[in-house]
Amino acid sequence: MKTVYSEKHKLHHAKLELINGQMQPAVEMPSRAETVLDRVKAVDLGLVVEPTAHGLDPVLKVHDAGYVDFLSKAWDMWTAEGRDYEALPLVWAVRGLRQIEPDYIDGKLSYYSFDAGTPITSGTWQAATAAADVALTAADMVRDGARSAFALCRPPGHHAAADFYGGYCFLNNAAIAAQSFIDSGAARVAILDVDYHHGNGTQAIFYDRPDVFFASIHGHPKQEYPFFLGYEDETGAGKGEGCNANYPLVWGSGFDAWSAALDDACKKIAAYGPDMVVVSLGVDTFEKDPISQFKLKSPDYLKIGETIAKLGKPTLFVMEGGYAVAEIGVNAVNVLLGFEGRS
Ligand code: Q9C
Ligand code: ZN
Repeated sequence: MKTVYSEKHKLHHAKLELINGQMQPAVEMPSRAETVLDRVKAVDLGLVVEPTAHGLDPVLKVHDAGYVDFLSKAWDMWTAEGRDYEALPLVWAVRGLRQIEPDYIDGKLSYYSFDAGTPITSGTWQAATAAADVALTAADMVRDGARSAFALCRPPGHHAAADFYGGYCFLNNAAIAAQSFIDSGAARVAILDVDYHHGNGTQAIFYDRPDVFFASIHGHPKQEYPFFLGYEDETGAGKGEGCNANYPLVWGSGFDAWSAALDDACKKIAAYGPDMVVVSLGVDTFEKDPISQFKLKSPDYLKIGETIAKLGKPTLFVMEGGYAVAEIGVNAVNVLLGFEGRS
């Protein structure tokens, strides 16, 4: 399969992130994508191509205009106040507070985010829009008849909702790609989110819609980030009732529990009968991931790819998380090799 990749991801490079109560070296770093690219080339997965520019229209089908405008200006507004380091919010409009967009940049960062772990840097907007173009270009390949394509996106996307960022995510690449399938004539799209963290942004974007099915296997919200979404009883709303499936698993879960959840998710997706499948491909389920608590091993990722292939649908893989940089290439590409029957 072909891989779509843009060097522009390197423009988003936070030195530090707020993690475990301290500013520490950021785990969401450029070498993640470079390691995956190296592995794509080492196994000869297929051609690596640059994205084509798709403009903001497909982004605005998923994200609110005010939010997109804010993201495009946030770094300039932040540095205009005399600051030349990462921008972070510090306060949120929780229970009882008003949802009114402030004028001052610090208030805007708060209004448009849900955590303080997602730094905005000088090149964040350029990198995030390039990642959306990567996803859209790979989606075009699948729409035009490819059996599969790999969008090597960075920064990741699945925590970003219509109008807020967080979890290292700014634009929801997988959601933008899924929406582009719908807008070019697909009746139904399924998104399978295998990242360790719940894809709260993707779920929220499609929660009341019957044309996009969302399934996610992730750390249990009682224990794990993003904490406030991802329970099993979230099954969709209104016309989207029955089109959302969550598989929260407790810390320490290994491939037995995880693959049972995958089998059930695939059964539901097969019954839904999508025209295409979008896989939010995070490999932070790995046993040695520095911020996660599942126990998957490198060969397990081959099996994940094999199982997804059995759905028999045109499939778009969109890179999400995975922070064990030394093994992220082997693990992510193992899913793609398993999918292609090259196990
Ligand atoms: N104690 C993705 O994988 N917080 N985002 C980690 C660890 C944020 C992960 C805290 C994790 C976000 C795309
Ligand atoms: Zn993750």
